[in-house]
Amino acid sequence: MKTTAFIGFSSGWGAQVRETEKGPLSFYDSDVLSSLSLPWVWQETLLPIKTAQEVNLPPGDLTLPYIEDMCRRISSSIEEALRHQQFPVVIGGDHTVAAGTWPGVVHHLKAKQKFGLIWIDAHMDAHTMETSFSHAYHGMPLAMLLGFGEPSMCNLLEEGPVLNPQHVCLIGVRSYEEGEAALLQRLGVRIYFMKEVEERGFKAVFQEALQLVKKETKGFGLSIDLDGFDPDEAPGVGSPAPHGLKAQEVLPVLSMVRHDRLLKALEIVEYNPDLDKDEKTLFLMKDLLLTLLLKNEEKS
Ligand SMILES: [Mn+2]
Repeated sequence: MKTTAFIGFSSGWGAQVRETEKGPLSFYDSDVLSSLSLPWVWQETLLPIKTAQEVNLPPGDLTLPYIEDMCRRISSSIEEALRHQQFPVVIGGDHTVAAGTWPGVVHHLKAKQKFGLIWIDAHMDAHTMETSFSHAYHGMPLAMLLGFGEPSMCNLLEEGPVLNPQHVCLIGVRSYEEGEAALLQRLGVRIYFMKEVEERGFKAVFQEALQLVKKETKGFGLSIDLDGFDPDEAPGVGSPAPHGLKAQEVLPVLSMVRHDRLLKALEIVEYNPDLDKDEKTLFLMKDLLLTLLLKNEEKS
């Protein structure tokens, strides 16, 4: 029996547009949680020392202290949930949270480089400061998890890379830059570009991805950037990119992992309520949760 432990990550410090910092509170204030027929707790909402509404900083080095502090705190929060036998669900906030979520999970499971991650995203988020044009850290968390980038972030809880590239894959990618693509390709990370998803269907791709993240690992996680979906369905995101995943195709397939004990944590990130239209993005988050979380009557 697992209770879902929601953790809000109210930071947009990793992005150029910071309004995703409003995501968790907006989600919390909505009707979504009360509509879930499952045991849940709202563990906490993490807030940066200063929000982007309080202080104005350009993307890059000056934002690092805020991001590092937030990532440390989310990793502790994740470990606390796991210690209590709960299933952690992170609501973001920008995608830099991943650089704290997964070190927390991996540390708790003692699964360094033996943990799988499916990264659903329009982007690769695999830049380093050297290859990034924007210097925004939310374009870098996947590289950090693989051991490339700011040393303090790459070695947040333990020395050395958190993930092994052979256990990581991306789905839905369609907007990226050369430097990050070169890094991932050099490391041999499997990338299911949007074109391949369209050709083979989301089901075939996801089934293959599941095999990949479960092979020789102690579990796997799902990091869902809402911008992986088509902006028609998820307009309320930090960095929309056209021609994305369709919920109608994705949701039935994701239900495959609802009963999977190897699924250890979930992230749903980059929710920007200011840009949402008719609460479409909020409803997509709700549908994702209804799809992925065990209902009361299904628990055994
Ligand atoms: Mn992302």
